[in-house]
Amino acid sequence: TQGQVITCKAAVAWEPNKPLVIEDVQVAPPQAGEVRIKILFTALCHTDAYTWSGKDPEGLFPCILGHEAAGIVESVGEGVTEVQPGDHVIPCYQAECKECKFCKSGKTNLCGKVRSATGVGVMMNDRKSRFSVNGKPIYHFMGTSTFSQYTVVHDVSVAKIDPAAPLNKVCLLGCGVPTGLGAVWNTAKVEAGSIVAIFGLGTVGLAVAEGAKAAGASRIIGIDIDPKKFDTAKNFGVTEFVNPKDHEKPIQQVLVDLTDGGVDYSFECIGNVSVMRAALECCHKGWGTSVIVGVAASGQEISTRPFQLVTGRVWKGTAFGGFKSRSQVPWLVEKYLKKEIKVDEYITHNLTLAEINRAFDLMHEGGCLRCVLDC
Ligand code: NAD
Ligand code: AHE
Ligand code: ZN
Repeated sequence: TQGQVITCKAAVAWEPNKPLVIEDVQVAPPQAGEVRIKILFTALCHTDAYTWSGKDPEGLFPCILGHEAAGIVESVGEGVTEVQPGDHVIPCYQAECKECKFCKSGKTNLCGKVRSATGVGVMMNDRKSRFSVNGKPIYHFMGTSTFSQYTVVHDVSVAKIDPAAPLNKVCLLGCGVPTGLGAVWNTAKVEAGSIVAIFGLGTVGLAVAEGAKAAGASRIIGIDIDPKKFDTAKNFGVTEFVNPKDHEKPIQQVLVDLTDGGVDYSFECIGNVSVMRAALECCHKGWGTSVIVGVAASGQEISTRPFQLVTGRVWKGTAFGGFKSRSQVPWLVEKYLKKEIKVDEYITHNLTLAEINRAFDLMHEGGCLRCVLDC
């Protein structure tokens, strides 16, 4: 197949919110600096649903969504040296070129090399898509497009991993789990003894809990409106639950009252701007730090009284938990293999790529963490 167009199945989002359609898609060979990957397993993340909804200003249609996956390199384009056919890999929506201003700064995991292309659904080389259906181009998504049996990504967006790792599990290390762990370890740098509040107990929020437990947090308060999340959350380290629906008072006040003045760290893992405000305002005066992890829709803005910051609270955000993707995803895979981090526990459902619309329904029904699709 090297150098040839591959025809395979992919789930195409033709229009916002319209059911995805499994199509025969033509996938062009990788050009210079590109890698074509056979995707074996992909999970769904809330961000896929967000872009599908039409509320993502970077969402272009028709496109192939998906960004949490694992597979095997099928072929590589000219000049690609770090991976070769047969390598087991995780596509990384947050690239790492190791050469740009961002990568060299030592201050961020964001990378500037291919971001201008991945934000508009094309590849850097020729600003075109490698996907088409009957000659009609289909946009890429987040530089990954994993809801397809084959995809083409930039070489700076591929992490080569230990072939001993089960791809049907470690696909989760492409987004949600690292995001939550890294929000705690890299972005907030939670210290032992801290009181932590987590808004939203999906995979990202539960990974925050896991990271906070590992960091030695003394109390981990989980806040969610889906009571089905509470029992599961205990297994990830959540020590107390609050359902905002059980309280008349604003949720920030409930938390301040529960914690003698506020929490040391809070994490918003939903994508709701009023919850982001509550997450900041439940932080302790003088030092409390709130980290925004959730992705909010186009047009949404955050607000608070500046006095909240004047009096020492800190508002931060994180992308992929601050992890440098190509360098650190293989390390996370090793941690999983050594049983130092959970992954299997986040997988509540397994379906096939053909059943992808059912998988999106599950995400909205409650009780679902990650659904892994066998491609
Ligand atoms: P999810 O849908 O599995 O989980 C969200 C949880 O929030 C659910 O349990 C839901 O019941 C709960 N919730 C919804 N509204 C609520 C409210 N008003 N109060 C309390 N709880 C509420 O989503 P996920 O895949 O875990 O992703 C969480 C968020 O993180 C999404 O916005 C996603 O786009 C974003 N995300 C960001 C990054 C990043 O790098 N910054 C990475 C991955 C995901
Ligand atoms: N296109 C969206 C932005 C979405 C966003 O913030 N994405 C996160 C990852 S979410 C993964 O589930 C991210 O990494 N952002 C940094 C970046 O470079 O995109 C919008 O709202 O415009
Ligand atoms: Zn994601």
